[in-house]
Amino acid sequence: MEASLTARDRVGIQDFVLLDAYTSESAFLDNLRKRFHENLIYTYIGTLLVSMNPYKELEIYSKKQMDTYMGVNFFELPPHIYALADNVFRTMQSEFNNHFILISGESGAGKTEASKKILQFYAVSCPSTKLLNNVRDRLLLSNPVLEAFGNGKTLKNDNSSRFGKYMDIQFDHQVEKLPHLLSAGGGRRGRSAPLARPGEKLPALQILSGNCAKVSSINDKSDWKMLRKALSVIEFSESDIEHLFGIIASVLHLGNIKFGVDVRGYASLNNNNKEMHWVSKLLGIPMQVLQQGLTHRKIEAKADEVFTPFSEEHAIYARDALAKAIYGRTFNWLVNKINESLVNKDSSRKTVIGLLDIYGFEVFSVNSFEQFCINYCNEKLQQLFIELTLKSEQEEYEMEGIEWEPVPYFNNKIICDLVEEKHRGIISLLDEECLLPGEASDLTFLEKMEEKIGGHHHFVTHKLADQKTRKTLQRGDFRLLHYAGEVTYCVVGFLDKNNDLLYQNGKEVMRQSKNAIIQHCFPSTEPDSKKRPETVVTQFKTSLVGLAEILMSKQPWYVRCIKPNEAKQPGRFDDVLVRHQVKYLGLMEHLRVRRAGFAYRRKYEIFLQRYKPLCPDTWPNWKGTAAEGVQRLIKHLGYKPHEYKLGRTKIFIRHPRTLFATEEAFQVCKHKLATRIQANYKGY
Ligand code: AOV
Ligand code: MG
Repeated sequence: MEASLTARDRVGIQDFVLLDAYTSESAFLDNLRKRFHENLIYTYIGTLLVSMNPYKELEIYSKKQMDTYMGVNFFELPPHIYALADNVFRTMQSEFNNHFILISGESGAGKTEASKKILQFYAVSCPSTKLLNNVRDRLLLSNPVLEAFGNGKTLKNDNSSRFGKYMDIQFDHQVEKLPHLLSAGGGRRGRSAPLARPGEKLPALQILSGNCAKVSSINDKSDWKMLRKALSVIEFSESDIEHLFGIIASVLHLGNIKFGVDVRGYASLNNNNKEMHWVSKLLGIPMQVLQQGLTHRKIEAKADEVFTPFSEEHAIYARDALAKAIYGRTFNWLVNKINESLVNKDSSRKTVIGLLDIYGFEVFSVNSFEQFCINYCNEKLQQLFIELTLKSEQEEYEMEGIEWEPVPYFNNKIICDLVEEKHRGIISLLDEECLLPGEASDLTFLEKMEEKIGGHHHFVTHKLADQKTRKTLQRGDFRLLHYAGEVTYCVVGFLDKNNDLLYQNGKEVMRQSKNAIIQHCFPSTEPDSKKRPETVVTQFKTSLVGLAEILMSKQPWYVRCIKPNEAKQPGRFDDVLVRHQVKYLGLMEHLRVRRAGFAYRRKYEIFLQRYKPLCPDTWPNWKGTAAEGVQRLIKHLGYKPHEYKLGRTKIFIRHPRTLFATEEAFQVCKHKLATRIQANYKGY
């Protein structure tokens, strides 16, 4: 007894639900800290997994570990990401429905690592036939490819995802247990584009301008090898690969092109500009065409085409817009290509486990349009979490007539509305400003926000602030009080980034390229931009709404990732930082609901149908109502009054252990029944 107490003191508690002082934030933190220092990075709140980033390699992801967790009941082994993956898989198998795993946490908290561990677990747990090995390799190798082109170094994370990734892993039920395929960037037809970060500065350009071509934690040489291997396994042809690298190189050179100013004050490009030569050669576009495209804008006046020269500032803008368009469209091409290589066209009965790994909430010293989009995305997912766990769960108790002491929580819907509400949300105001010809500017956008949403509690600007706050704001700033903390955005560049205008002749120049991928990305049949394309932020919002719809139709599971310190160092547990995350992730509230609530609920009909063989009163036929049948059944099984509650249409079971025990009894019974039926059949 004493020995186990000491162990418990040392390693903490595996499931916060069992914590005595479960309402105390300090007790919660103590438990996390204790476990963190013992390298126990995983802890449960019921079936939710809390994951601390260890910032060092732990020996817990071997094949042996995977085998240990395969097919074992969730709570029987120490918490692990594999246990969660296995539990999701087995629930999907027994209930034959679709699931998704939402991985959240701020930038650098370990989301992408967690998603890779889950993917590896599924890939390894499937039987190895030749075909499957091939699919499995492609599945795993799609990650390094996407990361090579879609990740970049930031202050928060050396390997930060600059795109959101949603994959559906399909499981084929005819062959029982086997993960099949993945589709990155959206499981539905027509939604294949990834949630690429809008208006993002290119990773490639950032490398040049940010002076961090070399990142100490990343091994370029081995990553490069891996990338080459991955590309060939995913069946990229040699010419695809050559064209792809040609594009990346050309974007880098493009970013380096400097303009001169001619005698009239317009942007000029020297014919012997070295960078231009490279771009021209790599993309197979004649020098003159490229030169004209980068320094002039085409204006169509009636039947005539007129080229007007750019100012230097405009030329730089056009150059960057072109580089972004090339990189962005090539990335989309890459995602589509990976999807094609992985998507299973066979339409036999399948269920899926969706895996969502997005870019985490981030705050820098200067935040722009990109941070605004990223943080809005996180806000939406937090809203989804609240809707699915805190809100609907409590509403269900009420609906079912279960006695319940409501747990208060902060609902961030108010911030989502502030951003996305029709006509008066920030996105609407930004789009409106972008559509105004002439006078609109970043500053008029700011003024419009001040006028329309100035009174909102989660919004403040220099002009609106009280004296104390004003000192912390510049004139061109606006500050949002996000669920995860305050972020001050600098309004400069919002309009341009949202418009992301690629000048018409930029596209025309690209159409002359001899590079096959570029030809594909800039097709000559593309409708010319007579009609205004949707703004960047609106496209982003639409794809988020679509994603939320996909997720809402599935059964949710959660991994909440926590960052232990800002220094990216092992063994350091920064109390203030962790406490802040525990707070905004809503973990205390989640624990309260879980603790007071019920881990499982089943409609009476379903529960009875499955478990009725366990009770002679209900087997083989039960004549009464399902609710009465369930009462007989659980009486026979010896459920104690505190273990369950009976609602209007469902039975609520407090702890998973109770259900596991019943399920185990059912498996034994099923086996006996099967033997008996077989015996009868053989005439014994
Ligand atoms: P993120 O996905 O949450 O950030 P990552 O998953 O890229 O964060 O994790 C950041 C870094 O932390 C990784 O590169 C690893 O060095 C380390 N790390 C995370 N999880 C583990 C683990 N389980 N074991 C060992 N090291 C780990 V962002 O993509 O920035 O939101 O946009
Ligand atoms: Mg990531």
